[in-house]
Amino acid sequence: ATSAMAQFAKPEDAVKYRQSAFFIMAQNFGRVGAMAQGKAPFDAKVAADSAAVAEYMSKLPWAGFVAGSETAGSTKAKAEIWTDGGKFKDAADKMQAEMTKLAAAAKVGNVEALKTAFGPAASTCKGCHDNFRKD
Ligand code: ASC
Repeated sequence: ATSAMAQFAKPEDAVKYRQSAFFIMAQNFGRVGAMAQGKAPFDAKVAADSAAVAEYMSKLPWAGFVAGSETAGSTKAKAEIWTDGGKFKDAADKMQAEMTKLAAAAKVGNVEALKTAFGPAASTCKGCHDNFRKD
């Protein structure tokens, strides 16, 4: 891992960067989830657009997990992200793969496809929270 200073002016900025990416992803993922769970009316265009943003955002947080930012700012990151980096990367890769599947499913334009893809994607969010995020 490169140092926080290489890409960010200060460690807090790395934390803010990754949290911002997760926040935008969660807002869009949540919108899709509400439709998949029947809590919001299904709108094919909103679903496809939101899932596409969630997929794109899923690629961004990882650059913010730089060395030197382990305990910076308002982070809830657990030390295991850095001490068990291989496991964290596997979880991150799995989440991105599920977001890609969700975005593809959302393009189909029917709520059944969305429902099928949503559960596995949500599981990857939760799995990472359980293992790598403090409550
Ligand atoms: C969301 C969101 C998460 C996941 C997680 C799934 O909409 O913001 O972090 O789903 O709650 O269990």
